[in-house]
Amino acid sequence: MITDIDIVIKSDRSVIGKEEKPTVEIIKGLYSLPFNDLISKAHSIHNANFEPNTVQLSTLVNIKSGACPEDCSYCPQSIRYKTNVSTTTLMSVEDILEKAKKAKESGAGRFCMGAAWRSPKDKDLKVLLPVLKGIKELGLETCMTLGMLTASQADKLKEAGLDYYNHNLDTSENFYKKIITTRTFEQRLETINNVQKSGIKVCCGGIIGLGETDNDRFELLHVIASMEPQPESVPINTLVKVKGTPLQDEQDVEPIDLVRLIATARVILPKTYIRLSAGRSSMSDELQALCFFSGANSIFYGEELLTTENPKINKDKALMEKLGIMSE
Ligand code: SAM
Ligand code: DTB
Ligand code: SF4
Repeated sequence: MITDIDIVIKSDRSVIGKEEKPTVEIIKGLYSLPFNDLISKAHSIHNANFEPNTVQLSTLVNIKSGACPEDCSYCPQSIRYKTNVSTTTLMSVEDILEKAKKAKESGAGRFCMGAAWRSPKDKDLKVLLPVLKGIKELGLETCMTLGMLTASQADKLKEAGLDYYNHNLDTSENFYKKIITTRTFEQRLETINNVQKSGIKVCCGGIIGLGETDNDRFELLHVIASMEPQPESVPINTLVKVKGTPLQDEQDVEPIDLVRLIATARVILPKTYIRLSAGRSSMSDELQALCFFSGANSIFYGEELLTTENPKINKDKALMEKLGIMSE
């Protein structure tokens, strides 16, 4: 086991991502290293590939909330669960651009738009395509997460100026079936493939705390790290337990496990932005500091995620100040 890990650690960092895809066994071996060994390796790989002490800031806006036909057990926006989420139609172009302007003023570098859809209709895309130009004119990168995309929809979004598409695999292929029944892991991969082929950058990660095993987490990382090319952005969400969803009473994630997972992701995805994503509102400054040390270099920045809270902007600014971390 140790030999395998040494091979991964000692080889040129960029080679790991390009040629040798880490097996589930190697991922497990890395994750199981003594904590200090793992995070110090992750930290040095991080600093060899990124500007140290910088974090990428993405602001998220829910442009169409609730009444989603899918049954993702973690999600408060599914029509199947009785939650307090409000249902809205697609936000107007003006309102989206107003939100983007505010995000820019607050210091965000990327504007991410999420919609509670299984997949967008072509008439929805017609409304959204012109928005991308307006956001880019503000000097922001663009990201969307709208559900499953066909190849032609991905091409249209690319042409209109979309920089990133977020589409998470969420968990291992096996456990996926227990969390979502209305679509398959394979369909998620198809959308990611369509996005990649269009030239849009991929943002693809997962959620922990769904009741999955460590092995499910390793398998998820294995699939992500085996993509060619590796995703440019990988969000690691910690489940936000929302009353009314089937996962409302799941066990809390062990904070050290989160740090280990981020450090492992950093080692096997040396050039990818790793986003410390949902769940930060319940994390201490110290836990977040450990995650940044271990290779997390992106966050959602702004008071709200899609339907749940995120740390206040002032709180995040104070945290970055305390840690001497600058925004990109
Ligand atoms: N409807 C689209 C889809 O599912 O692809 C886009 C929006 S969806 C809300 C985006 C991602 O948010 C999900 O894939 C999941 O990873 C994350 N998410 C949703 N609910 C969450 C929760 N309660 N806690 C943590 N992450 C969550
Ligand atoms: C991602 O990986 N996490 C974000 C974004 N991509 C769309 C969503 C988090 C949602 C958390 C629960 C909510 O606010 O509804
Ligand atoms: Fe719908 Fe996306 Fe929520 Fe699943 S995660 S219920 S697809 S909004």
